[in-house]
Amino acid sequence: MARQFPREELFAPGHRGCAGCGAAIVARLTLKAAGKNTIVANATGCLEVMTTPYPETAWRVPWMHVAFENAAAVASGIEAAVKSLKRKRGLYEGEKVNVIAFGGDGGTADIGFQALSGAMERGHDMVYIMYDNEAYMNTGVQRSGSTPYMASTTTSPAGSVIRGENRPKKNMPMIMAAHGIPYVATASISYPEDFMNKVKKACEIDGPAFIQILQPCTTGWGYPAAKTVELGRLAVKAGIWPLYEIENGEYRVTYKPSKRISIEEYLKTQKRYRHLTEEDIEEMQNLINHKCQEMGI
Ligand SMILES: Cc1ncc(C[n+]2csc(CCOP(=O)(O)OP(=O)(O)O)c2C)c(N)n1
Ligand code: SF4
Repeated sequence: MARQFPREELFAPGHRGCAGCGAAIVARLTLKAAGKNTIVANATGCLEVMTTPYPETAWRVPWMHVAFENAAAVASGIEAAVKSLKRKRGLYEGEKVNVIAFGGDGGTADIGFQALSGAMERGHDMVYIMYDNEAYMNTGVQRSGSTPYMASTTTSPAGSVIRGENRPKKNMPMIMAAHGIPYVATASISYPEDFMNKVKKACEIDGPAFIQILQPCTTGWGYPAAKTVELGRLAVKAGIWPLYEIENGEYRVTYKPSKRISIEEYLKTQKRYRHLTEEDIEEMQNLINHKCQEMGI
């Protein structure tokens, strides 16, 4: 990995995320893989708030804060502007400029979905990275369309009425694949080489690319800060977060755990699942087994 990717840090360490925040790891690895010739559009959310408390910034590439709902629309505009400057003014001659949009799961699967679908369907040459911490963290852990089944959030609170979130997690990679775009992938902060290879490929491909990366959140998931990377790994090993890519319609698993661990080993590490009974865990395990069989994991 050290040989393949530059040592240069384009994402500065002095941000204001919670200790152990996985979103910082997403940004750091993305920029390492994409390199300096990158322009970022960042939807409102934790990543934006923690990296740019005025007048400071953690970004060492051009970066634009955009509204909660329009990261993909702004990235489309940036891509069109770069094309136009190339054609009309001869700027960026012979250069590949990466246009990368970052949105949280709320900003992507919910409020930014329309802008994202439009950008993908129009075929803009951009990479959209959905950093998925599975709730609206910046505003106090409200559920999103990407919150997993049975997770407790402030708007899907586990108690005597409901057992946490009562709907399955929205399957964003497959929805994006249905747009017929050239590249879709899932990733994890705990498998950095796999993620960076995917970012590199997504940048090199001509046309829209979408990567959804699972990002453990100490505050919203309820676990000690030092466990972020371990949790990301447990999610992959338990099969709740499979790593794959879909390149020009071809599906390929990029990491297959040699032996899957039980879902309980993952769930028991987090407060958002502490209400689960043995029956709940069994139900969850059956769902995961079925999904893994479908996905070839
Ligand atoms: C139109 C609009 N509605 C609501 C908000 C308030 N708001 C800011 S960030 C945020 C949650 C962001 O959640 P997500 O996209 O999942 O990112 P995270 O904070 O988890 O990183 C909300 C609701 C807003 N900024 N704009
Ligand atoms: S709430 Fe979660 S996503 Fe937001 S800064 Fe803290 S750890 Fe990161």
